[in-house]
Amino acid sequence: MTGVMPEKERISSSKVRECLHTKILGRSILYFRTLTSTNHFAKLLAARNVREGIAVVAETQSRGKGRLGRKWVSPEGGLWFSIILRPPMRPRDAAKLTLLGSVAVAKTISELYELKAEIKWPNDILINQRKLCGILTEGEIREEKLRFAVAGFGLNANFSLEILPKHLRELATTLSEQLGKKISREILLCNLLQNADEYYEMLSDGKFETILNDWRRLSGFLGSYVEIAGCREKIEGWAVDLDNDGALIVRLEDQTTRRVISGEVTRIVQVKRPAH
Ligand code: BT5
Repeated sequence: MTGVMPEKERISSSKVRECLHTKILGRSILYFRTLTSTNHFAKLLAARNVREGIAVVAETQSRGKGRLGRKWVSPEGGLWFSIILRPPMRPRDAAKLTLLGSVAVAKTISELYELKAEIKWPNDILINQRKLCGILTEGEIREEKLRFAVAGFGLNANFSLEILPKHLRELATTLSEQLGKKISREILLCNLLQNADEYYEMLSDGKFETILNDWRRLSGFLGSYVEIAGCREKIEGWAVDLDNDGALIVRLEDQTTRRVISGEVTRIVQVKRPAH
C-alpha cells in the first residue's frame, strides 16, 4: 500500500511544526513512510528514556493495532500517530489518557470541520454512528508506577472507504467521505496536538474534572442505551455519567448502577427517555 502517494501529498512534519505552539506534545515529530505500528515504535523509543511529547507519525502501518490484539487497517491517506507520555500517575489512571485523547479528537473535528463527532466510550470517535477514529493507549509499568504511556491515534482522514476490507466499509467513515474533499493532515495533526496539549496540561494541574466536563458536553454518549461486553459478563443499561476516574456509570433496568472500567460497547440506541 506504499509508494503510490505523490510526494506533495505526504505529511510534511515541518509544516506541522510551523503551526504548532504546544508545551509538550509534538515537541519533536518523527515521520516515517511506513512502520509496522507507530505505537510499537513509540514504545521501543520510550523504553530508551527519551523525553515525553515525541510524536511518531507514519504514512502507513503494516501491522496497525487495535485493542485486545485486534487489527487496525492503516492505508495511505490516514493519520496514524502515537505520542510518548510520562504522566506521574498510577497505572490504574492510564485510562484517563484515552479519555483525554478522545475529547481532543472530538473537539478538533468539530472546530475544524463543523462535523458532529460523537465519542463512544471508551476509545472510539464516530460520525453518524460510523467509526472515524480509534485510540489505543498502552504503557509500561515498573514497580507499580507508570514508567511511560503511548497514546496512539488512528484517524481516517483522506481515503475512500473502498480501500477498506468489505466488512469495515459499513462500519467506518473518513473525513474526506464526510466532507466530499480532502483535508490538510498537517492542519489536523497540528490542531489535534494543540488541543491534546492543553488537556494534558489540565491533567497535570489536577483539573481532570474540566476534561470530564468537555467529554460530557462533546460526547453525545450519555443517555444512550448500551450493551457492554466485559471479560466476565455482558450488561445492558443507560450510560448515565463518567465518574472522577473516567469509569462509565451504567444504570440497569432494575435502577441499580454499575461502574464499568473497560469493555466493548456493542450497541448504542439513542433513547428519549431520561436516564435518571
Ligand atoms: C481501536 O481499537 O480503535 C484503536 C485503534 C488505534 C489505532 C492507532 S493507529 C496509530 C497507533 N498505532 C497502532 O498500531 N495503533 C494506533 P479497537 O477499539 O479494538 O477497534 C479495532 C476495530 O476497529 C477492528 O477490529 C475493526 O473492526 C475496526 N477497524 C480497523 N481498522 C479500522 C479503520 N481504519 N477504521 C475504522 N474501523 C477500523
